[in-house]
Amino acid sequence: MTDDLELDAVVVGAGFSGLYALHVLRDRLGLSVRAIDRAGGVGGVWYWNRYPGARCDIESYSYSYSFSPDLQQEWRWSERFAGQPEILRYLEHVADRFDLRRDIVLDTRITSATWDDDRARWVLTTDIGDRLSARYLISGAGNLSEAATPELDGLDTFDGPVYSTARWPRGGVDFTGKRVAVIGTGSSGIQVIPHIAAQAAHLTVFQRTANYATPIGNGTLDPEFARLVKADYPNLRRRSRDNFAGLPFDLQSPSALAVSDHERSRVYQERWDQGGFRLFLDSYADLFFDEKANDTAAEFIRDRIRERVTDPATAELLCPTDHPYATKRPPLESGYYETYNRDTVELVDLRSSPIQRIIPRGIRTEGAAGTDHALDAIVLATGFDGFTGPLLRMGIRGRDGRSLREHWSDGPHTYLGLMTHGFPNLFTITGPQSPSQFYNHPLAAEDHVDWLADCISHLRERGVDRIEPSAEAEHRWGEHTDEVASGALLPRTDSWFMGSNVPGKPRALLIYLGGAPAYRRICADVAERGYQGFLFDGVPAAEGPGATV
Ligand code: N01
Repeated sequence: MTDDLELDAVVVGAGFSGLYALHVLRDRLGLSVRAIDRAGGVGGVWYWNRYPGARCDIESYSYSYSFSPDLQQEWRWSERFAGQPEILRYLEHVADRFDLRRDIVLDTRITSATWDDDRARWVLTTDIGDRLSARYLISGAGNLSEAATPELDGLDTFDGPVYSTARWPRGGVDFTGKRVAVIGTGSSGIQVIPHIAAQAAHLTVFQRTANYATPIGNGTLDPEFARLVKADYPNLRRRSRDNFAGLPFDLQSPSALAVSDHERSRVYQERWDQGGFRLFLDSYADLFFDEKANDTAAEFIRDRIRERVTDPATAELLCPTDHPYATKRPPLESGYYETYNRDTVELVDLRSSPIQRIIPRGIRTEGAAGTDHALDAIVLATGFDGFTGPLLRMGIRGRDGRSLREHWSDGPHTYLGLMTHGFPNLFTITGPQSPSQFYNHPLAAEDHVDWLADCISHLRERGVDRIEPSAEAEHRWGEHTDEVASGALLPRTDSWFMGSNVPGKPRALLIYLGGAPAYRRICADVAERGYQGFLFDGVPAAEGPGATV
């Protein structure tokens, strides 16, 4: 990059969101664009999270771009749920196929982004000393790009290597003959644990909260199934976009409490056997709102855990009892529970034996079973500073020099999860207060990019230089987001959806729980009404109350 490069748009990130944004803005709108990513390659989350066992938890034919019929027909997934290497190959293929690489700058981090209101441009600096400006700043920085490093006393005194699942070494890690610890039993921990257990001399899993993991049901993709999918892709994508979470499911019944015990068990067992998110998203709608209904699924899962883990005391520790099912994102597993039947695997319950500190030779726990666990390596599977973390680390300052960190000091404030008052021309793809993690990511990213591209075209046709939501529209979106979530069980549980996994982070709902179809309708309505709720060059864009919700 050259000094003071002037562009129409800068896209942050070269994952699913960033690649598509670059393609649309450059090739559909004809803008001058650069995508900037701190990684050494494209792929976003799939570039970094290359730990053994990493794979998508939405079926590959669904967890993929829909924008190009040719791409859909050409690409062949080898497994039902592709592993990280295959998804990364897919994204590399997309970068090549659409000739995106020439406008992607890698190994470069944005260190500051400052709005210059006089010129109506974002001025950006990078960690390699570049300075550039752009009319539009498009964040495709993702929700899972800032690893959350736990505050563990003495971590820097440990004699062996410390790995993070979110920043796995490119060459892999050989744990043969090693005594290894994994801290964390979320989706990442549950995927990596069986793989490390199969290789290491001894594995100690440090669990703070037991999770409701259900079988992924992975396998080779049946060619006949793949052929049927490809023949029906338009319909499948339409059904997906009409579904709450962007998946082609349609068997959900309203209430788990309205059917007999026998029928409910049959449905749960069928979904369990089918794998994927069927049990979570395609059984009963009231699992998310009614504790009694939720209990039926939770107990079904606990019973399956008890069947699979030989030692009853270990099985009980692995049974979640302190939060309802699916109020943390439910992990999908392959052989996770059987891992604890190995003689070489030990489970440490951090509720009764918290970590006191990391010592040079391992981990010291306290409490009833307090002891020193001798270790050669530690793996942190401790999650992410999700949603807001990547945006707040970019040094974003909007109108009048106000920092995004200050504006969001008590949690994110956005309109539609897409834009923020006081931060003109900053678009956040799958940003906080949008359905994001509750909407099949490639489709969610495409929807946002298509919306913002239409919006930018609209602005350019009318000679408008600045767009931002009104303070009122932003306020009302926050109220609407809370109202939609008020009946749901999810906000009661501490999780990264609530920001409560990061010490000091304000506890606030970070996702929109109204579902993809309702959300898509709202975004379309806003645009159809002339971008109601937005200010164009400081003036309300459309007549009306200032917001649609
Ligand atoms: O992170 P998490 P993740 N001491 O936050 C524990 C996506 N994803 O990386 O629950 C001890 O879910 C923490 O304990 P607790 C997916 O959207 C998808 O696993 O806070 N333990 C928890 O057990 C997912 O939701 C796939 O009590 C500590 C774990 O670490 C999201 O990424 C695969 C601790 C963190 O779990 C995040 O998943 C992987 C501490 N100080 C990820 N701090 C797919 O399958 C945290 N923990 C596509």
